[in-house]
Amino acid sequence: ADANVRMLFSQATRCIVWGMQSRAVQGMLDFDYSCSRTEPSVAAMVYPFVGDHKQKFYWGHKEILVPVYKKMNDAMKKHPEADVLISFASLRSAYESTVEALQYPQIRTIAIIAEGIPENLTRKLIQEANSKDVTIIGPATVGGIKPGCFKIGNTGGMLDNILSSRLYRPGSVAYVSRSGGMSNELNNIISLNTDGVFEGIAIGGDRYPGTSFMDHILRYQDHPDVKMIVVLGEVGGTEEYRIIEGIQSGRLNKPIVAWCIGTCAKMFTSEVQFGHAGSCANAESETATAKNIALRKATVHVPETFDELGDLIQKVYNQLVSEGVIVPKPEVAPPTVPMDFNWARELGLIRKPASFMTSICDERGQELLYAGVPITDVFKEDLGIGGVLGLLWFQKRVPRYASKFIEMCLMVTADHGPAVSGAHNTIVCARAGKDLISSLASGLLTIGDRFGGALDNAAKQFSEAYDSGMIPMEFVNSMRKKGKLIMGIGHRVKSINNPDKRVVILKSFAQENFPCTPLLDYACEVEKITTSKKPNLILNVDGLIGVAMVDLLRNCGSFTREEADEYVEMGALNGLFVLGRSVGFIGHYLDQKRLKQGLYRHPWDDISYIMPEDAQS
Ligand code: Q5B
Repeated sequence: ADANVRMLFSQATRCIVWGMQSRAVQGMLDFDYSCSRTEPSVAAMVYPFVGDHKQKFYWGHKEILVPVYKKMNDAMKKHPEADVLISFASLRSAYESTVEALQYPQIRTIAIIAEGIPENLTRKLIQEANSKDVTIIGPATVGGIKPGCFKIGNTGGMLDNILSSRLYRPGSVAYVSRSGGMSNELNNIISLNTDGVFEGIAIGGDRYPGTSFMDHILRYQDHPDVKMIVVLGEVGGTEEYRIIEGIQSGRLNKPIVAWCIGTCAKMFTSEVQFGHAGSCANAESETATAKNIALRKATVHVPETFDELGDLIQKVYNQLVSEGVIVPKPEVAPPTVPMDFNWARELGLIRKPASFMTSICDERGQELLYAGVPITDVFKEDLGIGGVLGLLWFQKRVPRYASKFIEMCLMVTADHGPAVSGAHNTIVCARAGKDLISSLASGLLTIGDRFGGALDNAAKQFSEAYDSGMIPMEFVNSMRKKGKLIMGIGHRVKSINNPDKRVVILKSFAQENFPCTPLLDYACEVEKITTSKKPNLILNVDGLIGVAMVDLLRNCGSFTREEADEYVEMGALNGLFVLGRSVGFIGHYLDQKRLKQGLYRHPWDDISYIMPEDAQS
């Protein structure tokens, strides 16, 4: 290239990215790799909200670390070779960070992505940049791309787009556009109809872009490798007339193909403001139609419609090839950039066995699903905690009486005073200064066969006996013979003389609401036998819930017999006591804290110290 031509980017360009834009940086590094760059184009990132650290990125199939600095000054000092700043700063911080960047003479080009920067601030930035001969691309742009060399942020889209538009190597056509989104379309159109893009810049949609069409067109005019220029203008502003002046003065003589978007504005009866801040015609001459006519008159190649733009570009390109101005180069395949795992999976190109499976809850979509039921339906249908438990534990919408029974189980087991093992442990733990979760866990860990955790074994023992056709007496005798306690029978303080009201409430609900209660009836017969031996050998709360839940699972119509047995086998029923009693344990924890209770120490007079006799002699 001519030594006087201002080159913004080369294969050696290094930049600093302002903002934690990891996806954009990875896109830039993938582009670099596909261009066979020897070094990544991103030297460092600046992110004022986190301390200095390093971010991991892929470089081909390897991983590399890119430093992130809290202060721009550190990034500049440590990377003096970086002469481009890509600013992803928000519209609120873009001005300040650009002013700061302009203090560093090493920075020659600044791309500002933010939309909505106040125009007076942009104009100040432009003034400051011009005085320092710094090129500003933007604001309100995706940036630009120099195939084979450098890509600003998200320009050019994802890697599949880069490859399909052959942006990994330079062509002969340079373009300038206002719109960042349309620059992607241009990459595609130019690659389909010519030997590809040499460089493309989207100057941005604001009324005051940092650089104008002409700033870039003049660079393209002067660069020997640019053989033709494409301009995509739009309604609003008078930038396109500068091109006409350039042609008329003889400063521009390379073939230019141009189109101004927004010709449909004439279909509207009133003033039209398109998406960009600057895309509004303030005079007839600023309309897209007027500009297209003027450009055409000035020997610019202007199609009749946007749809014909590609054909016209191809026509001009073919002419240049036939004249020998462009000699198409042989294509060299770019190095393979490994595809991102998530992207490949989205495209259905790869599969991998999942590390774990789940079937109760899906939080990935717009709405949380409990066993497939949207959370709004859970509330609309008033499923209650019993219904939610049915969904999350058993994956079923259980009948209303079943969810009511489950809720009653949770309510009656919620607490049984401070003296029981679990509450005692919770209290001791809380008084030892531990937190809620530790105290709760300490209480829960006491739940087992003897205390609160006899539900599943009661369900198993009673149903095995019932299913095998044993009469209650045979069952009691067989258990005694085996020297085994019957789970769900017996209580420390409750007896036939001091009945457990909880059991009475649950029993009558089950008998009144369940379709049938064969196992509960069987357990009541067993209770008659055991209480005849000792009054405290009642069907206790664990036993009642255990057998009633078997009746429920087997007969409510929501479960197959296999499913019902499987849940008992899995140990699902103890979960009811665990869940219910957690309410009480948390209450005991809070109570101890509220009462400001100090460390618990068990009194000596309540401990019988029995030393081994051997040790004393
Ligand atoms: N005998 C519950 O025992 C308890 C027998 C039995 C045959 C039995 C005991 C037991 C099975 C497990 C069970 C849940 C340890 C209980 C709960 C929640 C709670 C707690 C609360 C709450 C009580 C005296 C005599 C002995 C034994 C015989 C006892 N149980 N025979 N089958 N099941 N039950 N756990 O009073 O001839 O004199 O040697 O293990 O269902 O935890 O409120 O406290 O909400 O928090 O200490 O309700 O029954 O009686 O062990 O001294 O036995 O009766 O063989 O006979 P006790 P023991 P013998 S509900």
